[in-house]
Amino acid sequence: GLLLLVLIVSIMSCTKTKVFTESDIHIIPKPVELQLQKGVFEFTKNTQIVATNSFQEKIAKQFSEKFDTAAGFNLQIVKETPDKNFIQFLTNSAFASEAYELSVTNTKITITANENAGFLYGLETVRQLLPEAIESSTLVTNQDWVIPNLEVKDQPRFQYRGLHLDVSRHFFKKDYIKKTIDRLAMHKMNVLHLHLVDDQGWRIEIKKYPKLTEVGAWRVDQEDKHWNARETSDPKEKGTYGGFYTQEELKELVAYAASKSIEIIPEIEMPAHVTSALAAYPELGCFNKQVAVPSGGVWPITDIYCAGKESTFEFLENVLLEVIDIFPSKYIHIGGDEATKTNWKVCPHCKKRMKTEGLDDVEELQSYFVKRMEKFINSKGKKLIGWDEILEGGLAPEATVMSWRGVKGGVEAAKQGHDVIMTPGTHCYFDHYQGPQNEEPLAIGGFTPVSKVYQFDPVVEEMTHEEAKHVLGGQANLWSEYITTEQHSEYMIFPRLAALSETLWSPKELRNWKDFSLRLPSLFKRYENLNINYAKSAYLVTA
Ligand code: TNX
Repeated sequence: GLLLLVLIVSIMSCTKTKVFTESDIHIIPKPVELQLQKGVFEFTKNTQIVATNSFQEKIAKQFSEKFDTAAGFNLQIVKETPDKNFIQFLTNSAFASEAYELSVTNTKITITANENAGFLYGLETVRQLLPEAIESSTLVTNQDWVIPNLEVKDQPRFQYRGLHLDVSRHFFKKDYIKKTIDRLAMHKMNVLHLHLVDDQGWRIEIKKYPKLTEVGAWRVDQEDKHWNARETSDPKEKGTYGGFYTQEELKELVAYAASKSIEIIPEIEMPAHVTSALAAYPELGCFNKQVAVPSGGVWPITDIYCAGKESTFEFLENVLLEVIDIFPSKYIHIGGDEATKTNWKVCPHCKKRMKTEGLDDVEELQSYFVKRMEKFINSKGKKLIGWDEILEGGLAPEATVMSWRGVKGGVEAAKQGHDVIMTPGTHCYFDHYQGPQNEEPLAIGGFTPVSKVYQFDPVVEEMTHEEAKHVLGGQANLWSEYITTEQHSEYMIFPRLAALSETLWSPKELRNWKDFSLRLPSLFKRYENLNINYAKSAYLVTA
């Protein structure tokens, strides 16, 4: 009898009693394949992570820091593989880029991948297998740090999984961008599109043209219900709102993003949405008119870059040279949306240009403008992305189209053999309301609850198989006319980003709203522990 008791007690003390079932697994985005097995892996102060290169070391360190904070012990990062209780990364060149396999047994965790991204995503999956308390910013006691034994095979459906942030209408500081990068990685997203230029603010230091940020980055603060800058960033003087990133800061962000397998795509708007640039250098417009950086949403805006003067192109090429020097991304986004071209119709420089180039109308003149910029961008080894307006008057030969006015532009571009990124306003506009208007903070309009985002599919029925191959993926856009604070920005992004991530990562066959909504509460706990101001009731609202 005594012997039996000793046996039972000793078994209990060395084996965790927790038995996992499918309903305990809440990973978002849902992995392609997951096979639960018997038994668990337990993280203790003796758990080690074997890292064999600097990327692995970095992600291992960040992972270990979570334990340090929440569990009160860190995981030692080592070069030699120990006997048991460790995480290891194995390289397999047969794997697709971003794909990974995760194997968890009682004694070890193995993440197999071909590239950095796969190792990171494997570790992000482990993170989501851990109790939500792992995200805590304070010590959690009485918590077992165990995850179930399992086998995961996973890879994304789309190679482009993006979030766009408008940092022009309202400025967001470098540290918030870093936080956003962390959160993108947590959702296995891989692109941050920074909208660095718009009418209401020029946000990137350009050394050759200092007035772009001396003048163009600042505007008179306005007592307006939403343009009023509640969180003024570095005001030069009282009543002045604005800010910009130095080139050093942007390089720091690029490196930070790379350490999380995220590419930052810079957007330098042209030929419209550029009042901030014209305020600094009026000669870039058709009539050299002195304008001010608008402090609100005046629309339409007829002051745009002159497409006739050679000096406009010289300016833009010089700007892009500095942009290319900061951002290693193979893409440069040149905007191209919503150009009101009334000035071009009457400007002598533009009329002359149209005559000498044999252009019939201002649409063709915009097409000339974009094609010319594309030639320059291509000559530097980069590719051009533009909003779907760049289709008008004829698409530049190599351009990638970002379809925002629905999916039409994307379908058309794919038909013409061009790459496409789908960002339709119907599903991907995170500046829209996500719940009943009387319960939500003031927004620009629309209604895009998380359930609607979850219905997004970048490939649409009217596309042939060949055309669908041109769809690189999708992206959410967060325009910030109505968003003045980080908290509000978070509120608009989460949990809609979770829905978007699953539409872009997981196989379409696995898409299931009920299943997804049952996984959300666990993610919400993580958001809470991470101090993310997510929209709490959002998932109760269905489209
Ligand atoms: C249209 S989407 C714009 C933005 C606005 C947005 C508001 C796009 C390419 N242009 O300038 O912020 O609508 O939803």
